[in-house]
Amino acid sequence: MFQLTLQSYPSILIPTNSLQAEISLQNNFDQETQSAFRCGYVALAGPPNVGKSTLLNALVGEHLSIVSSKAQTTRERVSGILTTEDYQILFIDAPGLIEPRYELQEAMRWAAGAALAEADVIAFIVDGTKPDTVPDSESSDLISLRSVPMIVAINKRDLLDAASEARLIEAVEVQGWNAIAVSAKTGEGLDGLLECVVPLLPESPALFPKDDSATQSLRFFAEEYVRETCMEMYRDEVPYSVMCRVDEFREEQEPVFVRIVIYVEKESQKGIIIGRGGSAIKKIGELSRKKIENLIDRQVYLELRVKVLAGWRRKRARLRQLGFALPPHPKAGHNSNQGVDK
Ligand SMILES: Nc1nc2c(ncn2[C@@H]2O[C@H](COP(=O)(O)OP(=O)(O)OP(=O)(O)O)[C@@H](O)[C@H]2O)c(=O)[nH]1
Ligand SMILES: [Mg+2]
Repeated sequence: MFQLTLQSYPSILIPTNSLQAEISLQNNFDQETQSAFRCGYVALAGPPNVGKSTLLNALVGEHLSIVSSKAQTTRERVSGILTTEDYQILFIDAPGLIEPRYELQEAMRWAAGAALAEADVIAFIVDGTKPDTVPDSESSDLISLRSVPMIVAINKRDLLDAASEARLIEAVEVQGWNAIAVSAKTGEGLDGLLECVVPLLPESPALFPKDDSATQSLRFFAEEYVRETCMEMYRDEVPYSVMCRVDEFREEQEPVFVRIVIYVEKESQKGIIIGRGGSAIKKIGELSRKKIENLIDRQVYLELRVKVLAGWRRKRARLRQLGFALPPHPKAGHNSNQGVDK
């Protein structure tokens, strides 16, 4: 349940729904078991659409990171915290590792690289149904990170037969990494993944209060839920052209008032989002409002507006205006006028 006022705290605190325990923030040594408390950052890295966000949500037990069947759903990093008596893990879900073709993808790649650079442990996630997502030791994303311990999690185990699973585990292990098969969808293998990751974390006291499961603001989640609904409802270019930002948020009133602007790139997309007689935007509003209400356990009045921010995905100034961090020196060479739909 959601418990803080947005004005007084920069981040929300959602109590974790499992494995809670008292932790001394000063003392990271358990006298009885003689084992030290461990705490650190685990980056959930990997190609797009392999299930990184689904895995973050399953590990933390909250719908923090939006999920869709389309690749490149996650655009900004999302953190989730898991605290037990013995450890605290800050999982970082980042955009998929892609070769950027235009400015938004530069920002996404930058966010993915930053998550890797901060990690104490990398959990590299692959899609078990797509053997080409298994990394090799020459993968350019990983070469500079050889000093960071890495586990490869073969996700979507629920879709694999035993022989394919064994083949994939072997393909990873010959590269010198430990592999574990998991299903973010059913929860199979997640305890095993944690057992592999925890010993690799540094000994450290907890960095966050034990009841926190998120570090981002409620505004961020509200924006993302509206975008997730658009990702679910639309096909082709439209979902990729959508960006959502909170315009007004008043939580001191009942119901909580939230106004979100849905930015699109073209007038034609604005028409699609609104729909005939406003039918589409009404549906987006209803579905998104329920998700926000579930998170904060309060009634919400959600107002949506649609605005055109022409070609925002390919314009650095527009991306900055929307709050994206961009690398200082964009890679020369990608043609930002090329028609790409994701
Ligand atoms: N069957 C099955 N489907 C899964 C599993 N994990 C994720 N999926 C599905 O895979 C698709 C992609 O999941 P996401 O969690 O959005 O993947 P992602 O790696 O975060 O994707 P990007 O943010 O686009 O990089 C969704 O349709 C999920 O429901 C799993 O363990 N089993
Ligand atoms: Mg994702």
